Amino acid sequence: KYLALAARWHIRGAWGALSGGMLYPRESPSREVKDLSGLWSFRADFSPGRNAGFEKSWFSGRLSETGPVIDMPVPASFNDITQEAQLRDFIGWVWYDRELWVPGRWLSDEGLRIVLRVGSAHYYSIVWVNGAKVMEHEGGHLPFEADVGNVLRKNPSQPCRITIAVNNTLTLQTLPPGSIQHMDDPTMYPPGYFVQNINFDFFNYAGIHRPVLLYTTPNVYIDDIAVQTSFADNIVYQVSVAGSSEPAVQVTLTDKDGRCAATSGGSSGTLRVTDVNLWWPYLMHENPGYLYSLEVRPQAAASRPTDLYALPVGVRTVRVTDTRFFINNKPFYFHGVNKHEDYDIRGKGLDWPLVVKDFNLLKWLGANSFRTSHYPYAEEILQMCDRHGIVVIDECPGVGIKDIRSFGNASLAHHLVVMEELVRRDKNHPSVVMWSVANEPASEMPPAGRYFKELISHTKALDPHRPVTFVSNSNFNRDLGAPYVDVICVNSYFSWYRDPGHVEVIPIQLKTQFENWHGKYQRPIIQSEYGADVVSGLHSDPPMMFTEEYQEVVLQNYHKVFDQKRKEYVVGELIWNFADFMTAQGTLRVVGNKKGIFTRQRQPKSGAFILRDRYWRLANETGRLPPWTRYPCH
Ligand code: BDP
Repeated sequence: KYLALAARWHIRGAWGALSGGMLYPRESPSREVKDLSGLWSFRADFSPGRNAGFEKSWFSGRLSETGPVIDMPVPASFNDITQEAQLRDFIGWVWYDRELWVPGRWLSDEGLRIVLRVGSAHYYSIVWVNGAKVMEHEGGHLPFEADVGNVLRKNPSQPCRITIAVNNTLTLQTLPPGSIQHMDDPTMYPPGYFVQNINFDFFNYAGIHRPVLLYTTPNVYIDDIAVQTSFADNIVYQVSVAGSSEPAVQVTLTDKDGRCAATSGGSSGTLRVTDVNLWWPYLMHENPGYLYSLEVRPQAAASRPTDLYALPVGVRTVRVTDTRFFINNKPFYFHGVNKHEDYDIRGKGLDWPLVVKDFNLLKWLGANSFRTSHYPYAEEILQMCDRHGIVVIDECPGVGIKDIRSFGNASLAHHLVVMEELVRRDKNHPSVVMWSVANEPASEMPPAGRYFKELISHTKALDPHRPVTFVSNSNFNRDLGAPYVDVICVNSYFSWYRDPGHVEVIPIQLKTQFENWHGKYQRPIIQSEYGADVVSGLHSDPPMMFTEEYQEVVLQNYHKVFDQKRKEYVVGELIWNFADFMTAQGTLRVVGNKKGIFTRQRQPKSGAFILRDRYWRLANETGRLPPWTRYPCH
């Protein structure tokens, strides 16, 4: 019964997913933003079918009138906020609501759109305003929004109530997939007992993970902007304006100092900049992360207010050959990390102190890049990457696709929608240099060939200007997706999951791995994961698994081979993982995955120092650093 419900949610999830742009809400003279972060009322639906909230219409009045509610911070995962294991491990619908006053002038001005936007909620969401359903969305990690002006204006003298129901159930057709298993043996399990099975290695945190905002735009408004940059025609832009049939558009590009660098008119055009400042990665140039501001103004009728949206734009190119990855026509070597959005108490909720701390650690480490393993990260994080020059491989939540039933048409259709939502959201970030459509799918299964062929060609059609990859751990000879990627990304855990304890096998196995993959596909290769678990503070010499010394020697053995092969076709190395992170409970995990080079609280293990020495050495060899950044004087 529960599975049937889950299947129906999926079908409903598809509607509305693709209409309109998804510009990040920014304030301007024509746009105001009201952030609804803070405390919301919260109630998990513990009823046996998890359906009481719908049967009793919890959205039609205050949640507190339906039964007991607790305070819940937004943004945050709900799992680790209380002392209840039942809530930590809850599967099903949870309900949030809060009341607020909308500024009177927003309501009285019929020339304004009022948009409600959820930065992300995991996994399936339904949103009501004053009891009226305004939107549904399938999938975590990506934003969704609706114009709620009409609903709000029906009742201008009352506070407005926003209700959000979120369901974290994963099925074979969700992304990531999972399955609900009912335990029917009454001698072993209580009645109605079920568990959520998953095939990915991070805790399935849930709730409202990113800010909920109300923002305004004029009725004639900029719905979307797309830029493509190059050396000759520096910025080719396209603007879509909604609310007007023939909008005139004025575009001004200003530089970092606020000076006008170029202007243009029309909803599409080209901006050429004299002595253009390129966007460079961190440690590749003395002035990384240079951003212009593209100010777009549609000209509405004289009586109406004019919209203004200012998009940060970096001018850079990306190109791949069969042995190299180029940024601005210079070979780029990824020396970086894989991350997770994960921290004590807030789980996957956006947390500014953590975000800034992590960027400080990345810079300390000399990392120039990361992969958003295994789902899209907050837009605020990508904006930091743009500004600091941290290069990003932008991954969708295609992780744990291991069951053959997750390669069917329904799964593929949803995966395509997710890639569209991701490209729509992130296409203008100069930091994003490649899309990753999946992590370690069972790509040797027969349907994987057609699945990845379609998925990758669809992604290239959405964005012809960026390379596309997926991350493999299959046998190179049997990988049915690899023929379609631009860059081979491969994960391996020599001396860990295979040959545990035998670090001496790493060099030979790693060399074979690279030679096999490059020999067969003639593509550049990124070692997209490698590493070893360390319980911080455990020591042994000679090294043993789980000690700091063991992680050090695993890293050193990998690095020897990277140094040989980066002269040929290896274009990057991303450690697994930047920091320890929470996982489901299991015999292989001691309160989470401990492969971090930092603890979950961001303190370095000894592996961090090995990597820091290496990354600064690589940067000194390959980059152009100003004297003050030269390690160890930094
Ligand atoms: C890789 C997965 C990653 C895991 C890692 C591990 O891509 O999500 O956390 O293994 O086991 O295969 O540590």
